[in-house]
Amino acid sequence: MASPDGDLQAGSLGIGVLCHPTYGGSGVVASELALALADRGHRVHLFSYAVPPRLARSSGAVEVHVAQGAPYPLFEAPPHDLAITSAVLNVHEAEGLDIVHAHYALPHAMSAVLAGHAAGGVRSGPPPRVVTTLHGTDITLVGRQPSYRPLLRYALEASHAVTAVSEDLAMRSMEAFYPRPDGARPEVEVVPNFVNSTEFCPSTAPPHGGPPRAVHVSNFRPVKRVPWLVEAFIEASSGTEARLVLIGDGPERDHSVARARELGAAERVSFLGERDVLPSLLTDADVFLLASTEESFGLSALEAMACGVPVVAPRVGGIPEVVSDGVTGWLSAPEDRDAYIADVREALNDPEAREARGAAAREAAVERFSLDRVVARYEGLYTRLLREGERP
Ligand code: GMT
Repeated sequence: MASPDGDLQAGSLGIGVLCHPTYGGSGVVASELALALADRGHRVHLFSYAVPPRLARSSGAVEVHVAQGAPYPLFEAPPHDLAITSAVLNVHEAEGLDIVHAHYALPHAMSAVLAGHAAGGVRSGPPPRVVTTLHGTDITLVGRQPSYRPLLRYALEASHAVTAVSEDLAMRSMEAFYPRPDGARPEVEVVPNFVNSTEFCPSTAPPHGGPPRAVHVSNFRPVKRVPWLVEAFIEASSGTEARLVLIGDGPERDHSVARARELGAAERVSFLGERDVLPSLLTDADVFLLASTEESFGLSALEAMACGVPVVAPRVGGIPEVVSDGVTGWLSAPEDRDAYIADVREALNDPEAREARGAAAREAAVERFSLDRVVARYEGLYTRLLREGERP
């Protein structure tokens, strides 16, 4: 923690991390960051309305606070965002927090900003500095809603630092919210997502020897275009024994299952639902498929790459910052269905290309997106903010 005279003692900050507990990438990144920061000796508290799955299966020294808000007949739903603010304040009062790091702008940036404003009422000394990390749809979909937009803008401006997980998302956030009428143009710093490349690593077992296997992981929301992906896979692999395994759950799962059945490929396309053993499921795969219409980063693609699995995806959002066409995977124009199908076909039928791109994918994941490198970036940011906070 920052000492009373303002000196920063390395490795000893009090850090609160706020995130959604769903299977989505923002909760994964927040959980992995919290665990890594605790490993480095910081006091880390994670606040959410349920325990995020990545944290639930870890023994890391993160203190988890589930804040759902008490039900009351007047509330249609308990205001969990306010309950999270209160939980942050309780921890700040008891032991002091230096940093409150909100993942996914709404509601967490507001919960964090509010806690920062209220901190003086529970503990003397400097209030925690607020960092907001933008993950994608918090800007590209939710952020477009007029019902949230003014508050989202305020939350970004009231944060001491705003980061985005890719250059593309940083640029879109700046375009969407700045410059303001008064010309103000706050910075959005890029801190990419990361992967634990020890946990996500290529299999040491001999190749499975069966027909090629493709894998997809997502929350089956419309933005992921899973029925489109299923159709494209079936067309690309028609007349072969190739398999597609889909992991995760969400609104378009039933429709995707129905498409596989209607196209007569149900025996080659399986839906596993939500699973916590991603590394072993990914290492079993020969190629990872994404078909999203928007994707700020594509954390699941990075996790596959770390397992030595090349990626087929549309060239959207931050995907080209993660996957290099012809090097670590295959990229095509988002609406070019024929090109996507050709890429899937090549990936399934050309084991040499798959192997070369899979090896390059592993290398890129380790070199560019390693946990140590990215967590150090966040630590650097925290330290910088605390030093700036010391200035009169
Ligand atoms: O998918 C979402 O709508 C939300 C979010 C999440 O919580 O998973 O996903 C976004 O954040 C991930 C982690 O930074 C990124 O890897 C995903 O690309 C991004 N999703 C979209 O941009 C659609």
